[in-house]
Amino acid sequence: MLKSVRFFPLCALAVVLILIGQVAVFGQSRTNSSQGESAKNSSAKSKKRKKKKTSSASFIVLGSPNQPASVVEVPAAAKFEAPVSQPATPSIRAEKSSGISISPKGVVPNGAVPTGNIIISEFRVRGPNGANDEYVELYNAGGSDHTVSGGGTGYAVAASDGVARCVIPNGTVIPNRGHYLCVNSVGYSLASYAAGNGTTATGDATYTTDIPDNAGIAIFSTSVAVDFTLANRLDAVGSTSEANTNYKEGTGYPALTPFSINYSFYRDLCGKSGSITTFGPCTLTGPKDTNNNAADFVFVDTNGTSAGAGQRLGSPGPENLSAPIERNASVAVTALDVCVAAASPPNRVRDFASDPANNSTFGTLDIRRTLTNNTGGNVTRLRFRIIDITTFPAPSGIADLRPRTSTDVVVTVDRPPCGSGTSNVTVRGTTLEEPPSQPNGGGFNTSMSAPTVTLGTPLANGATIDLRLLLGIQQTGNFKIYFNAELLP
Ligand SMILES: [Ca+2]
Ligand SMILES: [Ca+2]
Repeated sequence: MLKSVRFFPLCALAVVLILIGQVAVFGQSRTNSSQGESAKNSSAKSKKRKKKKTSSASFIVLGSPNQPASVVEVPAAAKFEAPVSQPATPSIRAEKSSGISISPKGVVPNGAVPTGNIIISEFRVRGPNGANDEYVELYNAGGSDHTVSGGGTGYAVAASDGVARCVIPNGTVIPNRGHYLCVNSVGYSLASYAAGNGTTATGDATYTTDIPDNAGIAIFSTSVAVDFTLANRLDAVGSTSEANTNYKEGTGYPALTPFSINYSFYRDLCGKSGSITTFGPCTLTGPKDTNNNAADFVFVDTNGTSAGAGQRLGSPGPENLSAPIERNASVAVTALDVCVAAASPPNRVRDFASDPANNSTFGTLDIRRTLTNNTGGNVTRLRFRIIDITTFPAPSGIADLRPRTSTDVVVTVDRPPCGSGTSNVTVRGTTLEEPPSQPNGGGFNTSMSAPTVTLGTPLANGATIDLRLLLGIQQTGNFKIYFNAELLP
C-alpha cells in the first residue's frame, strides 16, 4: 500500500507547504497523558548547547525540502538516512558518518580506575510505578573489556545520602561499550524491555531503598561507604537542587517536577544534546561525557512531557550485561538499491495516506537499507537505537517523526549490474521495542529490532539483510534521523 512518490507537481508542493506549519500534538503538559495523541498547540522550545568535535558515529539522515536539489549522499559507512516530507525535487542532503571508535578518556588518578572508564549512562529516579520505579545504567567507556576490581567488594552506586544502592561485584567483566544495570526491585517497571537473546532488561543488581527525586547519584571504585569520596568517584550525576557536589558534575541537570512518567535521562549519543532543530551529522562516537551533567544528559519521555529539563519524545532504554552492544564499525549500510538515488524509491518511499491512529497523520516515510555483517562472525541479535531525530515537539518547518513497527514487504529492485533487469527482494520489517509502551510512537533513544535475526537464524559474516524503518509523520518539514547499530555475536 505504499505509494511511492517521485516527483510532485507544483500542486503537490503547495499541499506540502500548507501542511507545514500545522502541528499535530499530543499531551505535553504536566500530567501523564494517556495514549491519545491529539491535543493541540505546542510550544516548542529548542535548545542549543555545545557541540563537540570528534569523528562521527552512526547513521544518518536528513532532508530539507526547501532547498535546491543537491544530493550529497554520504560516504559509505552511512547507515540509515532519510529525509521526510517532501516537495518536489527532493532536496535532500544526506550526510554520513563513519563507524565508531573509542576515544581515550581521562587519565588515571592515583592509580585508581581511570575516570571515565565506567560511567553512568542512563538513569531515572521515578517512573509510572512511582518513586521506586527507578534504575541506574552504567557503561564501559574505557575502550576495552573492564574487569571490576574495587575496594571492599566492588564498585558501589550510591545516592547522595551516602548509602550504596548496589554494588558491581569484583571480578565482573563489563564488555567494551557494554552496560551494567542497577534497578530498584520495589518499583522497576521496565524488566520486560528487550535485551539479548532470550533475556530482558532485568537488573544485574538490585536494591530496595528509594532514591529521592532530583538526588545525586555517583559510582565509586569501592564499596566501603567511608571511602565514598571525590578521590574514589568514577562518575556522578545530580540535579541543580543537589547540594552535595560529590554527587553531580557541573551545576547539575535541571531539577525535575516529579511526575511519575516514563522518562529517563540518557547521555547524548549524537552530539547535539537532544536538539530537535540542529541538523548535520552526529559528532560523537560514544556517550557524551564532558563532566557537565546539564550538557551531557538528555531528558526524554514517552509523552513528550515538559517536566523542567527539556521536552522531547523518546523512550527509556535500560541496558544490562546481556544487552546488544553498539558496533557501528562492524556493519555496513547501503541503499537497498544502489542503482537508484538513496532518496528515491525503493530506497525511500513517501506514503501520503493519513493514518492518525498510527501516528501518521501526514502519512509515512519508509526507509529501506541493506546491512552487511562485517563482524567476522554470526550476528544473532540486531537492533537500532535512535540517537537523533526530528520529532515532537518540532517547531513549524521541522518534521515530527514517529518511528513505528513495520512488517516485511516485497520490493522490486534493479541492483548491479544496473539496467540489466530487476528482481524482487523481501525487505524485513523492524519492531519498536516495548515496554515502555509508546502510544505516540518512538523518538530519541528508542530501539527498533530486526526480529528475523536470531540465535536460530543468525546473519552470517559477510551476509546481508534488507531492512526497513517506518516513520509516521505528524508534521512535515525538514528531518533527520540517526541510528546506532546494536548487536550480539
Ligand atoms: Ca525515587
Ligand atoms: Ca540505555
